[in-house]
Amino acid sequence: MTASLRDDDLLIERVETVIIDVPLRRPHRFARVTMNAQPVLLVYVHTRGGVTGVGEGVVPGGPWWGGESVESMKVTIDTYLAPLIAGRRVDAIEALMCDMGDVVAVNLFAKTAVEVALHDAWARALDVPLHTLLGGLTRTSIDVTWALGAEPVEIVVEEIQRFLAAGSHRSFKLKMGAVDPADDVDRIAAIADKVGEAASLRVDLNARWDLLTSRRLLPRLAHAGIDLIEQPVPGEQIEALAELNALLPIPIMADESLRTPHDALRLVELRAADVWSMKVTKVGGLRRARDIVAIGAAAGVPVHGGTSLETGVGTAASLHLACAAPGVTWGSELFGPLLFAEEVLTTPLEYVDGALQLPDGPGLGVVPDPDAVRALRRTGLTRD
Ligand code: MUC
Ligand code: MG
Repeated sequence: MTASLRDDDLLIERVETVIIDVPLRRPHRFARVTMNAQPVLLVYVHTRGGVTGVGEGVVPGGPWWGGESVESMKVTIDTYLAPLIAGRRVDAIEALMCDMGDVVAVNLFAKTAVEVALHDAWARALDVPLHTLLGGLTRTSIDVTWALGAEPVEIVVEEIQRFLAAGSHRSFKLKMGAVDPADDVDRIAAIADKVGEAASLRVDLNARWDLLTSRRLLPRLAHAGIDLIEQPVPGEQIEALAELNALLPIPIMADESLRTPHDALRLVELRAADVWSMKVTKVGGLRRARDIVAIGAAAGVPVHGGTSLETGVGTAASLHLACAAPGVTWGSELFGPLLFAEEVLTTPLEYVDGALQLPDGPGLGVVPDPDAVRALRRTGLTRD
């Protein structure tokens, strides 16, 4: 804790937003979109005392997932949120989030980027790690599931076996929804057959199937040895999710169905999912994420550290949450930084045997590399 904390260290001077496009090591194929680069919005909160906090606004490859994009986040922050919080204290986070909610509805991805930057600035002003502001640590590392795109059998199996041979990741999330449902199930069953017991396999349908298709085909995935099924039906269809959760012998994980504490209560009420995917990016920040994890813990629902394919900035924020909130007991998929061909941080995050290690130091414990940001920076609002 710094003895010389001055008010100016906490007063917001200005908010700066920068879009970067970070190339991937390989294409990442979702049901309807394939990404070769990840657009990322970096949000810098600068205080009068010269303290700077950073947050990340990102969606999985575009607005298909939750309706927001880095472009919409930048406009929303530059036009509505930054003017509102200028001159305010970074440690008044709950009041700032309420006021931001009054002038901008929803836009949770944009609000997360600002909220994380406020936490980083506040922790840096106090010279403490960010997790201190969330109540301290319950762990210092978390296992990381690697995610694979909706690609043909041989491509997926080759990538999984490469990781198994390296002795790093041992659980894999397979994206689905890009082909005819029955063919997709055959594809997954063939992958599970080739990989065998060597790894734990989960699938993510990104809300692409309807209830009838799910009832008919999901049992075949359970039979093929799949350990968990993520979001088979559209997010708002919580009753359908509940029916499938009761039907299947393996856990259903809610993702698109879980954006707010109210969603969490509905999921509990209907026992609609055995596991919840917590993307800090989708819920409006670290505090809302912690609230939702606590609701899950109260209901006996374990939480998984989800990702929107963040760089090291957003991944560090999700890691602080996962290490502070006791209810994050179902591992994570915080593999984003390993999928990027360029490193955005001055010091990369550390992965040991497939587990992500919490960095030391004040705030997030990570800092964007100005040279890397300059090199990846977009000149205009839209892609160059
Ligand atoms: C999602 O829906 O889970 C996370 C990993 C990945 O491949 O997709 C994202 C989004
Ligand atoms: Mg998902």
